[in-house]
Amino acid sequence: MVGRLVLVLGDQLSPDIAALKAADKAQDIVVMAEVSNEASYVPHHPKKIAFLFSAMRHFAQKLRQDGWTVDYTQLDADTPHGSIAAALIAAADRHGTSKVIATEPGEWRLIQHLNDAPLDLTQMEDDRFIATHAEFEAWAEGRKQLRLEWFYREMRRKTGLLMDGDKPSGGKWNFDHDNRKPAPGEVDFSGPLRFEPDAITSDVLDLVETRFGGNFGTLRPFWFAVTPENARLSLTHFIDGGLTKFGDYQDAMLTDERFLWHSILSMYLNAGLLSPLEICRAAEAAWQKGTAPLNAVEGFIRQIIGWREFVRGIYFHEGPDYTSRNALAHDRALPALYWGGETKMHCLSQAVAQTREDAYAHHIQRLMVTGNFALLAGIHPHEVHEWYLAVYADAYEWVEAPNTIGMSQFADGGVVGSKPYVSSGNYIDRMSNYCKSCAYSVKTKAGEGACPFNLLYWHFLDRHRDKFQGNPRMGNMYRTWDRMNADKRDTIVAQADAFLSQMDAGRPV
Ligand code: FAD
Ligand code: DLZ
Ligand code: SF4
Repeated sequence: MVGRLVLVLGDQLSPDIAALKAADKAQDIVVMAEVSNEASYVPHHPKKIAFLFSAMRHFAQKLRQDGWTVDYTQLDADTPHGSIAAALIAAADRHGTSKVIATEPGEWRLIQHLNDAPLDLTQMEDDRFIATHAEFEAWAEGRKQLRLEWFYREMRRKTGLLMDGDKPSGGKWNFDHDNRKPAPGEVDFSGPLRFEPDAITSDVLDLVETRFGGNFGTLRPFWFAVTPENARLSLTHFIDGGLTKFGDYQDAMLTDERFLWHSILSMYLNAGLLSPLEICRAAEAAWQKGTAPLNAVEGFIRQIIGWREFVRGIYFHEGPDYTSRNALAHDRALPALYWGGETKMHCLSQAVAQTREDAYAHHIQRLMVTGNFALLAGIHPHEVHEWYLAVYADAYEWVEAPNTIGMSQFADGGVVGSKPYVSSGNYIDRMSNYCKSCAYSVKTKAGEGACPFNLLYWHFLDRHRDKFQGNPRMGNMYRTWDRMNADKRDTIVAQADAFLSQMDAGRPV
């Protein structure tokens, strides 16, 4: 007797995912499908597509070895499917059952798509996260502002990570004060482990090259792990080599050093090859053994059980319209430089070049270089959102949208952050060596050669005075602007306008 269909999506590659836990190996049929809709709802980076397809094929192989019946459709099959619903409907026909169990997808778009499918489909909560939907809602209930720090403490208490009874280890919840040092001269960590493509990955690479070779992004060399075993080796490699200095240099940036002391684990974690708790326990064990300091371990764990859980909570709390928010009414088109077009701004060209090659940029490059520039320049947040969703190997809406629409573009009007993350070129100069190799001068605030971040920073504050002047954390900025000589202010605004016009006209800036 055939039981139910069990849907497993490309970012649900965990053997203990809710739908598999609820399924019966003896009767139920696992459905997995590479489909054109998912592969093209934004122009994903070819490395991201190859990573997911190869990880999906490896996962299906492992399920079969473990005794599951798996109905897997490749995108290069004779009759590929256009959408997940189409794949399920075809499987329902083939197997004579329309009962489906699925784990809730990480995007409203797909949740709706499954709800609309003419199937008897149940979506179960994805329990790979520390906080359930109900826990986040209970925590958010009645709060005027949702702030990470309080939520994070709840997650520490819930997991027991870095806790001495009910007190935080080391006497403090947060060691950020010791972190975020400027870039040192040399990086003594070798970056992520690189894996040679096996036969399955090689087939996928050929498929992706043919179908998606025109998308922004370099497919080869392809080095990502595509199995949990190799993702785990990558975790150990980071814990042994990168974690020690993770806290100190978490915000640093260096020319031609794309990975620094970052873990490069988000793509594995978000696809289900690793779990948040196993990563955090490995980091905690390094501190307990004395091989990594508390400031690094606490900072790292906060990113995972704090920020990662917090942004997910916000995404589901705020609802399906979140990605259309545009609180600052920004409407400029995303300039070509985000897709590799020529630019003289060295910081942007570095961030975009490594994004193109490796589908990766670290948090401060995303927030304070590409994100900061888009916000200062007034780019439409939806275009910015679609760009991040497309170009990073770790990007799914539940995590990408609150980071982009909220944290980076302030398009949610202050749900994620209490003030916009904007800075002049000073911040980039302090945290990197980019400015030394730039055609612009970071020390020049106005006039010939002035760094565009310097011009646009004041332009942003000036044009949004009505929204931010009363913000207690931004009063100083307005006082500095107001003290500036009126001619200088006029020059800055006029020069910023000229810069934006040149960019809008498609000329390199
Ligand atoms: P590390 O620096 O080593 O950090 C460790 C882990 O902490 C990461 O693997 C990640 O799982 C988690 N983490 C750190 N910061 C965040 C955060 N702000 N939100 C959620 N998790 C976090 N992260 C994604 O996973 N997917 C995205 O699509 C994504 N889009 C972003 C867009 C913007 C505009 C910004 C500013 C940030 C975005 N982030 C996103 C968060 C962060 O940049 C990445 O998680 C991080 O750069 C991944 O690299 P890593 O694994 O080397 O992280
Ligand atoms: C990102 C992605 C891509 C590129 N392709 C597929 C696919 O062909 N089949 C699939 O099941 N999942 C894919 N995914 C992941 C989904 O887009 C992801 O599950 C949703 O965006 C929800 O997070
Ligand atoms: Fe970026 Fe300005 Fe520095 Fe150039 S001078 S690298 S544009 S911050």
